[in-house]
Amino acid sequence: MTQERTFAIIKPNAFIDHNAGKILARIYAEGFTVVGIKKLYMSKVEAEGFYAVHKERPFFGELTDFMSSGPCIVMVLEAEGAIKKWRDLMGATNPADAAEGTLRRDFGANLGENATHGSDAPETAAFEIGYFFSGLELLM
Ligand code: 3AN
Repeated sequence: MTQERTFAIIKPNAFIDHNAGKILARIYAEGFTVVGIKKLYMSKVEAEGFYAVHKERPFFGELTDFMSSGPCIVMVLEAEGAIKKWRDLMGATNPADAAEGTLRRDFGANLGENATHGSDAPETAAFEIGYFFSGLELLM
């Protein structure tokens, strides 16, 4: 398998709960390379643009309110099979269903405040990386 990049977020609940360092330690322990990383505080409009694919879903307002409610850390992670590898480390969307040893099990509060985000396919990874990072920010 070749090296792949995915986009990840440490969401506001995890950042505010001081769990960003623990999550980053797990990312390094799993062998990801952190290609890009920065803290930001999304506006409502920025969150709506990021989650535009979900705009018809009933939880769109709640989701974008939450994602613009506090700071988060956005990252580009690289590894072999990074998209699936990161989703496996995150666990199921609902922390109540997430397996032991996953980030959402350990740091998620509920379906909305589930600690982390990860791209679900190569096309979404490309869109999401480009939404937050310029090419210059991803030089290694
Ligand atoms: P995932 O992030 O695991 O790919 P999706 O794509 O089903 O999950 O959902 C996108 C985001 O929307 C999730 N990260 C989750 O926090 C949020 N979400 C999903 N369902 C709900 C819901 N019923 N209420 C509030 N937020 C939700």
